[in-house]
Amino acid sequence: MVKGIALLPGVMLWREKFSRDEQQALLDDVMLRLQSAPLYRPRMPVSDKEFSVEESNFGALGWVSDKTGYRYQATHPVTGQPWPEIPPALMDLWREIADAPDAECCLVNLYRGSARMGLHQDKDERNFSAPVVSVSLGDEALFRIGGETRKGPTQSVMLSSGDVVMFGGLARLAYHGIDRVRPGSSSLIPGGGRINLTLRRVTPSALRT
Ligand code: MD3
Ligand code: FE
Repeated sequence: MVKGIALLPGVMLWREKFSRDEQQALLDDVMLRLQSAPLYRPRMPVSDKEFSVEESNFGALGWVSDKTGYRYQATHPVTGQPWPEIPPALMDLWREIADAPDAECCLVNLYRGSARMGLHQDKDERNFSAPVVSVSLGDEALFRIGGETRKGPTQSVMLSSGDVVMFGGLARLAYHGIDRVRPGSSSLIPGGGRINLTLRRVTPSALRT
């Protein structure tokens, strides 16, 4: 088995885990699935402000945000339809590197222009023993990760198309975000931008409750 490098305790990085041809095939699969689950701009709880990223999901459960809060749900908030299945190439990746029951959610984030994601924790899952696996496609992005509190030191790493990062153990509840994307740094995505695909186990075990 190919091992990544340990960036920090609990953080494993595989540079260009997906070759250019594999990135293209994965992007084509993602774009096809987005036709039935279109990208939309979620809104923040309370403030009701729009995210700068556009989102959609694949899998049994999708992460959504609106004025009433963050949650996982089985249907697309705009179409009301169940989310498309997780692309097989991503399920294969999860089974190769994540020592956990199958992923239930693939969150799709599209960054265009000045879109970014502020420092936050991922705490809406009911299973923190499973890792989170992230795949980057398209333009390079400056990713930042800190500790389990908002203050304190952070480290930054540039993520490029085809890179895979897995966050588990001590890093699972770390604050993290995307400071900026470098427009024009990749030709993969028509019209430019960056797509991040985040795989998560949401429920505690194979017995979904
Ligand atoms: C570290 N997305 O959707 S992926 C998110 O690139 C999110 O779109 C970013 O943060 C993106 O929630 C970063 C990397 C990532 C994802 C989940 C994590 C890092 C994480 C959970 C815990 C610790
Ligand atoms: Fe996150």
